Amino acid sequence: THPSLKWFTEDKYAMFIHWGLYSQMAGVWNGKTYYGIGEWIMHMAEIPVQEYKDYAKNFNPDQFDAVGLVKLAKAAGMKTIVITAKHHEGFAMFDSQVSDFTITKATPYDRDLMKELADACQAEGMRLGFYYSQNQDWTEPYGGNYKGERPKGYTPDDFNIYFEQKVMPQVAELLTNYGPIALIWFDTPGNMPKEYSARLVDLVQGLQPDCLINSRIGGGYGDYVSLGDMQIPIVRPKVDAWETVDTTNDSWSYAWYDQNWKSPKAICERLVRVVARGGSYMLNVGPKGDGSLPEQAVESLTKSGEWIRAHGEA
Ligand code: JFZ
Repeated sequence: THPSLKWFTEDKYAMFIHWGLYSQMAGVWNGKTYYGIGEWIMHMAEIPVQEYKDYAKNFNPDQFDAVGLVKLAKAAGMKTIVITAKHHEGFAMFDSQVSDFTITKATPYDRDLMKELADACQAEGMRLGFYYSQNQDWTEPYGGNYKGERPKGYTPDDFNIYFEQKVMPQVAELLTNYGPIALIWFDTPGNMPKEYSARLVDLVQGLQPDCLINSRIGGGYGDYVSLGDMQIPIVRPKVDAWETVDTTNDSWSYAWYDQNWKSPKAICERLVRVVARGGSYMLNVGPKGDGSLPEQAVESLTKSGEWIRAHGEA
């Protein structure tokens, strides 16, 4: 077992953040609401690739407050923050040298917020992890589930081009430019051949041996198991280390219509149910496009954190 599983199993509670261009859309495209999960709007509304990319001009998160976010996670009793560095949309929320579809190059905003978050985490003693969609990339011609028309002569083996020119260098950037990274959270490997998962494991271990990898890297790899979304087991899973990922409401990313907020009591109950069976609980918040958090999410986290502190060490 990986030595970092010691902190992982001790800490038990983390913040997940889904944030990207889809947060600015908030569930709406061309005046129409697409109900479902906010970060899947490109897929649900069948937004053409070029239009989606151009939309980055509307992303201007001037209300993002890295220090405030880290302090909120702390007040909630959380020990780690895991944020979407690149979701299926393909947009890098960090300053990447290998793509132009990044927060620093494609938007009016030019700060690297992942760097600001990394610095704030260091200052506050919070661990930082990155979500990275390694297989699906909807705006990359050779990426998994590309939403445009594939280039002429395309074959499935061309996935290798995307993987070598974007995935490997971007994951390397994330593990090189942002200080110590507690974990990389991969997702939806689908039918990606196992060799790609193996290459990512080698890359991560070579750059940051202490960094954990979740099971959604695919190919049977990973240091701990991420259960299905929002799945709280009723019997203790027969694995060494596992987590449940859950949300404060229903969607992962911010969507205007999703007002089904979990109460502080519901959050505490779900946390206890997971922790009592030996797991770790990662609870998601979805900032708005401007970077601010919905006030109901702030309130549930603050109030549930008060309960946690009153009943034990946090
Ligand atoms: C994935 C993403 O597609 C989604 O947008 C979000 O980021 C979520 C955390 O992860 O969706 C999944 C992946 C795996 C399962 C369910 C939804 N699963 O194993 O049940």
